[in-house]
Amino acid sequence: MDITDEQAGAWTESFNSGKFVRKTSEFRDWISKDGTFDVQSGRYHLYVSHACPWAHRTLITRKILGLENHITVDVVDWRMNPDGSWSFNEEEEGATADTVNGEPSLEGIYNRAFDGWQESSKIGTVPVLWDRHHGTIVNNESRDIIRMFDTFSTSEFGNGNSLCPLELRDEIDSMINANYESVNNGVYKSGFARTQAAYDKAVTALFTRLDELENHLEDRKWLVGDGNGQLTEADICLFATLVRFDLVYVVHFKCNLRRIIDYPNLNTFVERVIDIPGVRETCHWHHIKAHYFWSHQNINTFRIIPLGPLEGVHR
Ligand SMILES: N[C@@H](CCC(=O)N[C@@H](CS)C(=O)NCC(=O)O)C(=O)O
Repeated sequence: MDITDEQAGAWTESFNSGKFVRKTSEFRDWISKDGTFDVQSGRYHLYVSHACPWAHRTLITRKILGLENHITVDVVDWRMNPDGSWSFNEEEEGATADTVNGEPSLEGIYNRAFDGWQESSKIGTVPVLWDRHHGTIVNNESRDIIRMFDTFSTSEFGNGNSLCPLELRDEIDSMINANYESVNNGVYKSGFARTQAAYDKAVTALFTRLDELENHLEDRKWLVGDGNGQLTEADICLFATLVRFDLVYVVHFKCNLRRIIDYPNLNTFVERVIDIPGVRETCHWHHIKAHYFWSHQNINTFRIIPLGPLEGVHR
């Protein structure tokens, strides 16, 4: 069974030459003080999937910055539809209804925000940051969303902490960029490759970068900053991928040169992040595992969900 172009279209602009190419985000508006999208409590709403590493970044950041009373959240079902779209299902543990717009699926949200959405071949991704005031999507790019959350926290909302202090911004951006294609997107490029060459290239780049990160973390706790470093967005972005690695990517996406548990420093890093108060409760192991193995029938025909692994942070 092969993925149809209709199925592939949601995730990619093309699978040309056997390579997975992630589509670009459609909404890149910005929340700023006194802008069209002003910094206000109770105005913005997150639509997420607990399975998705990109959405997970936004949930962790919301938690660490103390934004739970200021930014509301709804969660889609872990089952992705065959066309790559997401539905709400309040019957499912850990998922919710769409409490803001009452839509049965995320497509309804994109439809409200984007003229001609239905006629386009696009399928909406998570995370989505929705503006109740203008009734539209502000942004659907995780990196932008977490950076905007910093503005909430350093304004009068949240706990005042910052995951992106100005003096570290360039270093944070370089680190996030360096990990994006190789690691965060690299696991998908490995798993969705349609040629041996594309797979080999993706897996080699992925593990080359993991080896570098293992060395980088030899004498420091966090990816960026002087001395031991300090917790920043860069750590959150890497963590959301690493915490899924042994549970899903090693088997499902064939990222099996090593496991994270085989890398002492990366493994300690994952444990360090998950032990930050509030982070563990953002990790929904069932949504993560069941989503990938069940939803991508093109690479797991019979939707069998593996029982393991026994070891790891996902206990
Ligand atoms: N660049 C986006 C990527 C988001 C993304 O691709 N999300 C995936 C879930 S892991 C999704 O919603 N895929 C469904 C689809 O594209 O059909 C971000 O970082 O926010």
